[in-house]
Amino acid sequence: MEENSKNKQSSIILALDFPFQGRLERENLLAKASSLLDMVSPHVCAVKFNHHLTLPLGIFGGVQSLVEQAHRSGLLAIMDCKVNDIGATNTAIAEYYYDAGFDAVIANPFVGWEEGLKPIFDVAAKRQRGVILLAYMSHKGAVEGYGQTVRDAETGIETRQYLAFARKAGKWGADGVVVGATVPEKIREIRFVLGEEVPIYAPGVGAQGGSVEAALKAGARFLIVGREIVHAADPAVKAETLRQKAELAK
Ligand code: BMP
Repeated sequence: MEENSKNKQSSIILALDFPFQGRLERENLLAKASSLLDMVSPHVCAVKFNHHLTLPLGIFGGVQSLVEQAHRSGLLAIMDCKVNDIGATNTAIAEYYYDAGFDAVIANPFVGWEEGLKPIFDVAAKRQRGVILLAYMSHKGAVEGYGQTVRDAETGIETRQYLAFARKAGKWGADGVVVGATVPEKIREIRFVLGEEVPIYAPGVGAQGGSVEAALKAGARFLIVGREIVHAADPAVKAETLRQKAELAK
């Protein structure tokens, strides 16, 4: 990611998300996604996929060709599947996405390490791919889970759930953590706990009210942007504007 970001001079990750499409519109979805990716590629360093495309297109039927297109354009491809199950199931999920060419998957730390996340990290190590963990999500309800005060199972010390996740992400060797751009104060706290080694990926800029400057100043390394670019009158111009804003704010 660092190398790509340097080459592209961009810290922006495109979230290639389209709203629900009816049966007729779905026929054009792959072409639409491919064309948008083509337009925006010069301005971003990676592309993040979500269920918006894997559900209607399938991984090997359609999304894999977009991943290949992203790679040809010099972008990395992240699968935002928020893996969240027992180890055997997580292994199958990660294997399928890595097999389709994804460079990293996003996983949910609430499942814990043994028989939860560890199997995903094992697959990633075997295939030389990445695992990014959620630490504090961008929506309001995140406070009910990530924001809870908990007693750490190992140390018995009271802490905030998101700080415990940040510490564990460092210990487990995660390739990044996701923290909402909407909560720059949480980005700042998590950056302090994590140090400079583990990059923070911040979604929530634009459509969810987060700001480029606030997220980067608080310590985010990459900004994930979907609707602000995808629904813009000119997605390439919007992506370039965000790219420049981020370069100035860094
Ligand atoms: P948008 O810029 O349109 O709000 O899209 C943000 C993207 O990041 C969506 O794919 C969403 O599912 C994802 N995301 C998020 O918004 N907040 C989080 O905390 C974690 C996410 O993965």
